[in-house]
Amino acid sequence: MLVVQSDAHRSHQPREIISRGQAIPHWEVASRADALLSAVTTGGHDLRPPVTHGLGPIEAIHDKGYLEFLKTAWGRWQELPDPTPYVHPYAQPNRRMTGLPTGIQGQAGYYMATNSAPIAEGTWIASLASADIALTAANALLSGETAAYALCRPPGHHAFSDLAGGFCYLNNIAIAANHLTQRWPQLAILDIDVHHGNGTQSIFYERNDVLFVSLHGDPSDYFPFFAGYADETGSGLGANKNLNLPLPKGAGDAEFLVALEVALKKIRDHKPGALLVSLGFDGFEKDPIGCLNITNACFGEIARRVSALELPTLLVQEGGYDVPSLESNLSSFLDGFNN
Ligand code: SP5
Ligand code: ZN
Repeated sequence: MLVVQSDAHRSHQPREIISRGQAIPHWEVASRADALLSAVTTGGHDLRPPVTHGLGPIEAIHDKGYLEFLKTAWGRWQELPDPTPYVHPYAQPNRRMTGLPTGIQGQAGYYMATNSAPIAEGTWIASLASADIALTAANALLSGETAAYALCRPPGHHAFSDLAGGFCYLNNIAIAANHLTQRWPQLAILDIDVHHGNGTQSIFYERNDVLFVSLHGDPSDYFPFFAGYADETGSGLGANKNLNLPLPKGAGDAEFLVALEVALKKIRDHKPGALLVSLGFDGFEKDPIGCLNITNACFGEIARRVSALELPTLLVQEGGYDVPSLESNLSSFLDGFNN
């Protein structure tokens, strides 16, 4: 399979996130990409660097003010008295206050949905490279490849048009999907990361060209908490073009594969010209922040069933935090996809 990857992600390495009021070591670490790359190398896949696409395809998805914030936030934060190494939100807008402030402290709250997407000095550069990886892999499909894997870091599916959150800054899969609509007017996104792809859902919620289907842990007591429920089905033109399949905490392979069949039927009925997969390995049984019990073998089975759709397919890396198992889980998926 064609794989796009780069080292630019190394400039994004915030050390901590704030979880329940406490700084804890970040889960989304650079060694994740090294482990994933090992699977690509041992599998003998065809590696390619990303091509720079500029801001055009990114501005087609993200708000201009938000992009300006991402680009300048770290430098502005350093001008505060006693600056800290990473931009973290402090006060955030809510149901009763929604104004857009001009200062960096207020803007950090305005443009960051969670306490788990800190901005480091190199976050902007790394995020641009991650989007370029997805776009370059998408272009491979346009040139006739049947499948491509975008080894994106940082991940993207929790990023909204104007919000960072949940380790994500730019929504790589949404940027790539929108880019591919030039060629395929009907597309589908299948999100199998253990967390609901709230950013991606929001971006396409009122569109009827891009179907969004997500399998994830039930958000009633799990991140991202405020979206991912079964009654979110799309609105306006996008009515019935969004499908959420929340799974109970602790669900294993059998339950996941039953839900996957429902997802695949919805995708076939949409008749997409191509498929994009938000590929997370955090549903793995040993994942430190997961809530499901998916086994290594099941990732291969998921891949076999997805590839049986026989659609041009773009795989976009999202989460997965049990670093020692990432190589074998990606190998299982890529092997399953090619068989
Ligand atoms: C792309 C992706 O997978 N993002 C995941 C975002 C999850 N953010 C929640 C982090 C909270 C961590 N606290 C967990 C403590 C477990 N012992
Ligand atoms: Zn996740």
